[in-house]
Amino acid sequence: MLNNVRKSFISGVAIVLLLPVGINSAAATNEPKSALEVKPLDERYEDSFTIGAAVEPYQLEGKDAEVLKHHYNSIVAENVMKPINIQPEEGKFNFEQADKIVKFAKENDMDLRFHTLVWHSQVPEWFFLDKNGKPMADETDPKQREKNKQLLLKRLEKHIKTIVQRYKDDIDSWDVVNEVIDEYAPNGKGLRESPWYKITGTDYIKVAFETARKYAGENAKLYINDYNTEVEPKRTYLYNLVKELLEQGVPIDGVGHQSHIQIGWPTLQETEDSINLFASLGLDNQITELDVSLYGWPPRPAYPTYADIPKEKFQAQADRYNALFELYERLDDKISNVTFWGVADNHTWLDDRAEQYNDGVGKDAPFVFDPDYNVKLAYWAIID
Ligand code: 9MR
Repeated sequence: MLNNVRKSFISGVAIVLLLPVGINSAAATNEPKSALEVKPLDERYEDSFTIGAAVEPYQLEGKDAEVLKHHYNSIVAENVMKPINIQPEEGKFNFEQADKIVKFAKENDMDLRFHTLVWHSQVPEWFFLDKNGKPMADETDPKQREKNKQLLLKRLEKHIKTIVQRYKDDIDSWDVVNEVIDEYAPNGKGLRESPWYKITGTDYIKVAFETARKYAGENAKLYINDYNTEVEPKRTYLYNLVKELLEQGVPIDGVGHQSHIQIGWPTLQETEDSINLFASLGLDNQITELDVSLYGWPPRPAYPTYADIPKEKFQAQADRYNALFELYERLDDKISNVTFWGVADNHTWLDDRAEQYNDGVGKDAPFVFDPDYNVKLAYWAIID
């Protein structure tokens, strides 16, 4: 997996003697320091877990690629492996963009997460239309509903089988289902009432895991992935579902905690309790989409540009990263991967979110590298 030789950074005793001087002076004087000149994150955490980043294919070249190779030993596709990109039309699979990410991971000896086989968002409409083009969820006739359910499960199996057969030797962990919990769901059990659920109940989850296991093999690592997994009542809804599925023999290996979090939310205690809770079921945990937003909810008012963000915000974010990685490291027997949902502050979905709530204006800065790929206080906080 890891190829330390590719890293030119000095390691060993020299680091102990030299780095603190560099760290303190750069951090204290605010001199920009390139991410490429500092100790790799993945090396720092190599005894604990792999360190990943979400990427778009355009980031496999240029500076992003250099930073990826230097700091990360795992990657995941931010968008191109989602159902709408892989099978936009029934039977027409499109692997071109996904293949680029697979190739990059292989060439650079990186782990690869697959995101995601099943989701209610970024899934093409055709999955949920019956043979006459009518939305399956609207069907009232019980016989036709049963036929629709079988058709949808067949489509699901084919989607998963095709992808898994192609990539089974390349993928280290699979997000089999994403965001199936909705704490506000009218059913009162936290089961998201997506078309998947309306048409098949929870059978789509079972079929998804069983199909992934069938074609990926016993050693494949299969995850159920979600956001706000730390927070009640969502955490308990997820726990209850996973426990029930495990009791039914559904092959789930771990929980993916997206971890789209804020400087002050959720608490560290909630984070620790959640990881311990799922570990108590014998499951692995992965932190799959980490970013620490500068904002609360909603993200308002947002700083118009990066230059407007006050130093104290970056310091508070660094303190948060420090506490978080201390926790992850302490729980490292229960966590196998920590993935950031991006490489550096020049590309994050949180900007879209901030803009959406602030009439098109708003910059977020959730990572440990700034928009020019220089290290932030948050980097020093987690490397020390
Ligand atoms: O970062 C992704 C963004 O580019 C897409 O527009 C968005 C579409 O919903 O999905 C984002 O990634 C999401 C991930 O797939 C699942 N968890 C939440 C992520 C952020 O929205």
